Amino acid sequence: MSNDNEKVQNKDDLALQEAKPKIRRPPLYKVVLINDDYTPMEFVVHVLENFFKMNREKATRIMLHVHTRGKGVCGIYTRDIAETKVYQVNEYSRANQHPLLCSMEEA
Ligand code: TYC
Repeated sequence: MSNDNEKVQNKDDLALQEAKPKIRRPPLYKVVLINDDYTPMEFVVHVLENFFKMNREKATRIMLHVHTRGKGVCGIYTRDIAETKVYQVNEYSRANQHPLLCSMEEA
């Protein structure tokens, strides 16, 4: 059939085209902490040190930023890592009876 021939022809044309690989960076996500009135400052600093590997100075600075501005970025990660951080921080906060909220936003 002429239609089939056309397809074969198209296939050949495609095969001759130079490969143009489109490599995209994975989308990144900001992991953010939200302020609340009840979580102790020391607990937030502890979370930033342990889950986000900050030193005491940086953890204190970020905690105070969240406390005064309402929210703040703890780190920027690929989707899977951001989701895991959010889950672990929220579980840990609940396990310690604190309402601290961690969430993620597209970077
Ligand atoms: N606002 C809290 C307090 O005064 C401290 C706090 C900081 C809570 C950052 C949450 O993400 C937070 N104890």
